[in-house]
Amino acid sequence: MITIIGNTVSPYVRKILVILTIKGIPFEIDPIVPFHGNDEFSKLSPLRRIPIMIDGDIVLSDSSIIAQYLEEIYPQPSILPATAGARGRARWLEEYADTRMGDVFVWRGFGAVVVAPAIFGRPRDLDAFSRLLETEVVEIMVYLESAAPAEGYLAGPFGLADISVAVMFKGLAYARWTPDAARWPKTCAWLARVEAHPAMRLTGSWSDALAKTAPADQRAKAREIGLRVTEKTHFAARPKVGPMTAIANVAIADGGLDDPQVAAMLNHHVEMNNKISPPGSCHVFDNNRLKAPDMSFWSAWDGEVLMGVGALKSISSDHGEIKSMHTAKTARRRGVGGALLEKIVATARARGMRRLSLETGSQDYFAPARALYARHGFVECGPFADYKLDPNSMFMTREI
Ligand SMILES: N[C@@H](CCC(=O)N[C@@H](CS)C(=O)NCC(=O)O)C(=O)O
Repeated sequence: MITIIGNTVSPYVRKILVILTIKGIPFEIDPIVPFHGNDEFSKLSPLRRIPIMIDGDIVLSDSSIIAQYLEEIYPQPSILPATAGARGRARWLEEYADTRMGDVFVWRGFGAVVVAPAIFGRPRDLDAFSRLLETEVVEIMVYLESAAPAEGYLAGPFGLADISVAVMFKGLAYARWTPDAARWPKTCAWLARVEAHPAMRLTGSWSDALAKTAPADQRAKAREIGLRVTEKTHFAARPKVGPMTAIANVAIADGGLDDPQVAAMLNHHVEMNNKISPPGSCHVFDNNRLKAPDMSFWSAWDGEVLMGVGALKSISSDHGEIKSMHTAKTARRRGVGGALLEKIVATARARGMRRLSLETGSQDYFAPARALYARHGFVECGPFADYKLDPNSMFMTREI
């Protein structure tokens, strides 16, 4: 039997599930979210992307290639039109959907608004999302409106082109955007016709069911909605980015102070600070102090490997202090500090704070940290809260 690895929420996976359903091909599924794939998953899919299809000793890991394979081994009913010209158009529209719509609808839309916060603990940038909807999404809709027929389908009978383009819309619907029928009447009417196809309706219900389910509960949910789930899974608990992941380079987890890797990193952080700053000038917090009620703490991960840590201290209801920022030596210059900082700024803002400040050393060792804060809009200031003027200290602040 054919095995599909990949979650039904992915438009690329759904494309394949629609084709399997139309052709009546039995399959079993391991409904993992790609970021939660284990090492075996990386071996099967070097790009750590879904879907993967396994048929005996054939392993394919790209939806277009899988679609072609299925069409070749199960030619009827066909998903491609009869003439070479119409087949060319169908393949072009599939390519357009997979690349341009994938980039805008999936990664920068659904990925930034739903996946980055839910899987990677990253802040949700709704301003960037609004800009995307007003610019690049419109550009795509204008093209689709020119390609959509007044009646019927994109390239002859219902098939590959319709499936590939239509599946791209659900991600944006999960991010609460649907196309305006008054502005793009032909595309909306075509989309409604396509979504009414029984195979689209069925797979759409699978997508909706798993979209509301946490990564670790996907298998149970898939079983509950009647999918045949594989015995073996490629699931790993900690999310990890792949070589082509376009949304985040690390996963930010709330807390982590009890993790041995975190404890070791904080010990090293305290040791280095004590070594470089003289006793009266060292304000570093240890693991215990970070557990106090005025503190929030985050750890940044790439799978099982700790990349960095950072913390927020509440000075007052509208003023916060950044503490304990540390990036692993092996993870420097990969955007880890920036990701932690973004998380801290977003959290402080959500709590109603209006200003963030920090104390760091004035020595060379702290130059990369000072540069990071400057890139994120922090400017030098005088001592704040209980700090005193000190040549070994540098104070920075910004409104948020
Ligand atoms: N060209 C590929 C794209 C597949 C793809 O990007 N899948 C997404 C899920 S919607 C994925 O696995 N992303 C994980 C990553 O790139 O790290 C195909 O058609 O299968």
